[in-house]
Amino acid sequence: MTDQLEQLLQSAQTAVSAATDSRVLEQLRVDLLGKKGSITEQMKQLGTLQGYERKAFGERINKVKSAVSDLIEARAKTLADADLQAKLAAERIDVTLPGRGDGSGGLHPITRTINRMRHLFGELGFETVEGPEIEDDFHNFTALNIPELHPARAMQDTFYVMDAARVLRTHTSPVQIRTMQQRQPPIRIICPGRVYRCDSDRTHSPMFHQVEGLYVAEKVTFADMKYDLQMFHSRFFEREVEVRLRPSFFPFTEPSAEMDIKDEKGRWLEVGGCGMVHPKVFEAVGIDPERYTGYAFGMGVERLAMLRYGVDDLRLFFNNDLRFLEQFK
Ligand code: 2NM
Repeated sequence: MTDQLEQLLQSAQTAVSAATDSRVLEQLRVDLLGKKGSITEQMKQLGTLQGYERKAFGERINKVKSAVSDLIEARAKTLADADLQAKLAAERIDVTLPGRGDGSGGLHPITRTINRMRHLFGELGFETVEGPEIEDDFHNFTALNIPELHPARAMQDTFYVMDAARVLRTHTSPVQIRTMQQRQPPIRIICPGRVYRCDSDRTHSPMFHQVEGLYVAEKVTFADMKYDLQMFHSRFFEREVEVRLRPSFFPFTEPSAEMDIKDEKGRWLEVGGCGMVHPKVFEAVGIDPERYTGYAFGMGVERLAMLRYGVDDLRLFFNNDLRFLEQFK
């Protein structure tokens, strides 16, 4: 019986040191020490022995058992160490490699232009206000669907309103309407943001950016409007800029005007529209039209960005070609 144990120990030693992965080792542990393992089977024989034999065999088998268990544990540790070393070698980091550079990003030229407008209008006393891009039809159309202002426009808007109760905004004036509903004058705000049109070709993008401005207070005049627009453009282009206002029509203003600026070659370029806020608009938002007057304007951000950066194709702003964008870092 002792010989059998001796053999068992020897074959266990051989098998354990031959085990090269932890799954094989675990199977060995089960085969040797598990419920039906060969050593456990031997222990069951204890019951058939008596007296001295029983004691001697008991001591012997316990020694074998703990020897085998130590062997397995030691082997498990060796295998785990080897695994760790292999992992460390595979994931080794070469700290002497040169860096990849900081890879810093930059702001999109449209974002930069809007930030510049916020800053410059801020210096003229305007606060920036932003609102939802998806508007309810009340703020997009109905609130200012005042037939006296423009019957044709009222008709046209009705079609949109019938189509959808919520619409992507086509201008940022809904934000100005919301602001006028919430506050009393003096109000001096600009509203930058994305606007949407069903229009897409070489010079029209279905999404573009607009900044609308609004100044409501006592005794605000058309002359204030022209002066402020002239100040803004002069600061924006860092030169004395001439502004020309041509009679025009916009739904919420009377009188209304197209806004042109003179470029360095003496040509007039259209940059937006403006006008004195119609008293009916003030009535609709709860501002006393007897006491207050105001001007409003709207300009296209892409247009200003193109002029400032000398970009000749609108689409460059939307293609996200890094060769273009990286020039603005
Ligand atoms: C323009 C041109 C003229 C305008 C009017 C208003 C409001 F809400 F106060 F009535 N906001 N913006 C306006 C007026 C916008 O964009 C070319």
